[in-house]
Amino acid sequence: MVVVEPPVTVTRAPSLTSCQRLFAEGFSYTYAYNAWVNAGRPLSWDADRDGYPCEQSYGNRN
Ligand SMILES: [Ca+2]
Repeated sequence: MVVVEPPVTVTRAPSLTSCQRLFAEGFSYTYAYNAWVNAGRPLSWDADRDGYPCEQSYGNRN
């Protein structure tokens, strides 16, 4: 009888967005907002483009 080893599955940590990382590390919304401004207000932080970043991590701000 031949035993075939199952293929090794490499589990990787999911890549986090900047907002998810800031939220996970316990930073306040104010800190995240300032970080977004300092980063040049990248649209990737503000999916709905209403001027409030990180709402998917911190909740709606308006
Ligand atoms: Ca937004």
